[in-house]
Amino acid sequence: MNDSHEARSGRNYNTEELLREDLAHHLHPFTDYKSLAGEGGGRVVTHADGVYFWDSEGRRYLDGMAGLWCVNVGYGRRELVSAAAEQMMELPFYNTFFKTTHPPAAELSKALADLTPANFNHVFYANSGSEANDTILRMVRHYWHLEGKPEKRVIISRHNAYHGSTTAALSLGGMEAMHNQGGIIPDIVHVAQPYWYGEGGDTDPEEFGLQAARAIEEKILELGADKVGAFIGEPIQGAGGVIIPPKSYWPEVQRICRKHDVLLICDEVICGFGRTGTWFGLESFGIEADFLTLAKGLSSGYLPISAVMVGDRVAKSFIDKGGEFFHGFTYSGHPAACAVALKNIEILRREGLVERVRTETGPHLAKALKTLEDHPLVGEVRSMGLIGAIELVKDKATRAHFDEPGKVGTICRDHCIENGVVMRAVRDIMVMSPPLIITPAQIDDMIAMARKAIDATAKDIGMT
Ligand code: PXG
Repeated sequence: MNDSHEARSGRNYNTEELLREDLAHHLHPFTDYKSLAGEGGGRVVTHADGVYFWDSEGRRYLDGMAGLWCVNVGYGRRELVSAAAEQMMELPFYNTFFKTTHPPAAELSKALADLTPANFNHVFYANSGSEANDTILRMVRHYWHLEGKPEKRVIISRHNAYHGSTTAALSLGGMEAMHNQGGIIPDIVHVAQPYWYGEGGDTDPEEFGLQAARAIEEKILELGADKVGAFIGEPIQGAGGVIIPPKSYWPEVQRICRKHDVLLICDEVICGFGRTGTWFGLESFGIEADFLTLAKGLSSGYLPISAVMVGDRVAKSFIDKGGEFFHGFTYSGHPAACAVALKNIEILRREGLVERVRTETGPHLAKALKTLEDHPLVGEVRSMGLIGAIELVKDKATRAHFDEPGKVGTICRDHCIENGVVMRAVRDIMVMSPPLIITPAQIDDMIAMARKAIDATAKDIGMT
């Protein structure tokens, strides 16, 4: 298969023309338009297979980011393409609004209820993680209204959380740069994140985890528990820099939420579908949640689809006394996307990919990352399953970050790309989340290319 893909990279794309058209008309997400234009545009990605993709110049890259944390079963899966094509021939679209369903939506709903923890038996579909989180925000407030406590409106989140880009989702998120472009909606507050390496100083990591959790309780007490409806968190913050909380954190969060009757929302958009070595991130941390946000790995990115898993407590209230829930998207439960998601779950199961992450590739990545620890530029490496991070720091001993956050990370990211591996720089943290099909040998390659890039970065900044 690789050969034919290599050959296809010889197809006659006119890179210059494509980049010119793109620069002239395409406003990309999270992009500084002037600086992209200054560089004459980026790369044109033309095709992909397994853990690799190719650009229009025929260069091959190991995709250390699984697209954008999503292509869990890897590229080139004909089964997923067939599932979509067959479904589109049979029924390309029908809505799920007016007392109607279709086979893929019904079957996927059952599959998700079976796959998720026992208290999740109902699902609401959307098209992106952002829309799913918007949906949850409305559900939380609707629920408390139904329960006769409409004042429990506030949702607590964390600084440096990422929950999406729509207005509600970016407000739930804790990215200041996003908040500063237009503000956030009311009744959402943010507390400390459990980022020991960056913010824990001399405090013992487990003690720091407890403190970070208690920041939630302090906020609840400050506002009054009768005002707080829910807490939202990613089991591991992905876009925030792969922040893996100390073990003490989540159990304490759980205790606090229970004590104050605050619903717990687990945003599983990145951690879901095997990333951490369990089907869902909350299983890796022993969390019991009221909502799960699912997207990305649900379809391995082959088609856009997201899902809100609604816990029994909330679902019962909605069903028994909610009346009509005035909410939904044209493409809620899109038949082709549901068909792809179903097939994707079948592949993850059949190939034992989640277990492989837990027992083989996850531990292998952890070991490979460890070999970078001796590098003068590397302050810490951390991973869980196939999500990992390398902290680039000015001073290993004091854990001091660079004065201009993001500069060194960007240099390293560019060197990674030159070396044929894609990793993302979050400030000066190199993060990775490769497809779950990656082999131990490919993990070694990925880390070897990362080391070269880190070496080149150290040289560029005069560190070695
Ligand atoms: N929750 C989490 C935890 C996410 O990581 C979303 C919600 C929103 O999903 P949608 O499908 O609306 O994008 C995400 C998305 C990055 C990056 O640069 C991360 C995401 C999206 C785009 C870029 O790390 N995560």
